[in-house]
Amino acid sequence: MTRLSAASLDANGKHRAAAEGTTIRPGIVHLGLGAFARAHTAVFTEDAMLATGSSDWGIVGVTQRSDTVARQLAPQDGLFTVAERGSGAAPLRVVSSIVEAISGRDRPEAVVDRIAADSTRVVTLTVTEKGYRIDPHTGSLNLADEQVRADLAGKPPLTAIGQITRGIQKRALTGGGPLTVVSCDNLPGNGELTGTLVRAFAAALPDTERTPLLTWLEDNVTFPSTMVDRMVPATTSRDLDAVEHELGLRDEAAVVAEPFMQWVIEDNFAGDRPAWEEAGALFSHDVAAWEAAKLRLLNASHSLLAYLGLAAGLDTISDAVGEDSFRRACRLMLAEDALPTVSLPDGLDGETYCAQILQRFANPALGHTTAKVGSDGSQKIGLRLLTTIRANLDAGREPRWAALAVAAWMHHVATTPAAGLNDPLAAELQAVLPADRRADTVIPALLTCRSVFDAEIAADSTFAGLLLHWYRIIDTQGLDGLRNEINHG
Ligand code: CS2
Repeated sequence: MTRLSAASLDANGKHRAAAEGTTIRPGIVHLGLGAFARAHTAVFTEDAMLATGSSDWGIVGVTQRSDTVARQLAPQDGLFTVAERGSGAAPLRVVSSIVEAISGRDRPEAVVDRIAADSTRVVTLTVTEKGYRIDPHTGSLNLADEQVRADLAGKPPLTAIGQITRGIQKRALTGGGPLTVVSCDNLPGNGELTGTLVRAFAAALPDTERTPLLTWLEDNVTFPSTMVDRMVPATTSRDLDAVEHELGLRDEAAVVAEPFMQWVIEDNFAGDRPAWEEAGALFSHDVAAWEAAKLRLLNASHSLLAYLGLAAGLDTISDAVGEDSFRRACRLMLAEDALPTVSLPDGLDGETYCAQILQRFANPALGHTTAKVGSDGSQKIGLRLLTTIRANLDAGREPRWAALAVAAWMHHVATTPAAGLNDPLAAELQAVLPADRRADTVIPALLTCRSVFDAEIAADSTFAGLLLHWYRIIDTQGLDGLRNEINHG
């Protein structure tokens, strides 16, 4: 089968790229070219260009740890397909906003050059929680991280923060214009955080580099926060075959996604930006509230369903939410633990939002796996669940359902064979686990893990009691016991 490319698409009678015939020039460097970026940021950016007739916002995409996507996109002239799945799905769409794909691992100097280039006015990033190299104890850059140290020592940078800071440093030296760095990861205050990490990197450089760089950063670079939302599972070979069937061309970089997508952006740009509002993005002064609501409502329930699903041997989120008792646990977590302790931004109705997310989870066509959503739990549960748990404990309430999610995560950690635990802290978590894995041995052991639980929450007896209660049921009574407890709880 012929491979997707500009020429083969041109010759293909069935489908056209929306921006066909336009020469798109680079304006954005995007770090982290995973499926999410292709199905979200690249689509918003193409839509903004289409809506305004501008062609200056092409994306130079950079893959981080693996070069797979750069290799997939290279022979395709950066083209890829977005296949929406589920009710309301739009027809197949070929996206052409990516004008170059670089393997950051193999061509780190090129990444620095592109960030420094005059044509670049915006850097966007989707590198996942662990890509920021945060020290869980300080909340700032992990200066003990080997890769961060290598980047600081002057090696061609491989971490996202190293790439951004070295790119900005070169930009400052070559007289480049202002730059806006837009984080698109599920982290509270992701813009402020990215700014803190970049400044921490700059501050750790030798004196002669540090001062001019920090001054330039202050005067020329902004870090707006954003809230991004679209469920994008990992593409499977079956998805690729289905796209090939429909498109009539082979696209190795195709992505599947739910029809829903949302982007809330803080209007704090140092210079020009794409007219993302023309593509449906919302510019807001209250991004922190949007992000907190998304993390503590949507992502928290996603994690709850993922770990309950994993415990029950269910492969997908739609299977997990299809289990009545799990859906009930989710509803109760939202209504009793999360909604009363989160402040919603203007324009967001909590009950409508919660009903909508449960409906989105139930999309049977998406194939979002519990394994994927359950991955990297050590990076996620603090932001999604422990925030809610602490707020309830502080208010003298028992966060029963959020604690169920954490207990189910603990069960996942304790019962997954060592090599199979997909988590950057797998070794640290496994090192504290006891040989004899029962509720009363596993829970105190995992609570000692300070990268996940701070001393205060770890010492809270109400929280520990809830964890013990749920862990015992999951571990010894299986699905029937869990159903029973949830339904009568
Ligand atoms: C998910 C998110 O994998 C996960 O942890 O909860 O990626 C989720 O699908 C997105 O945040 C939805 O916008």
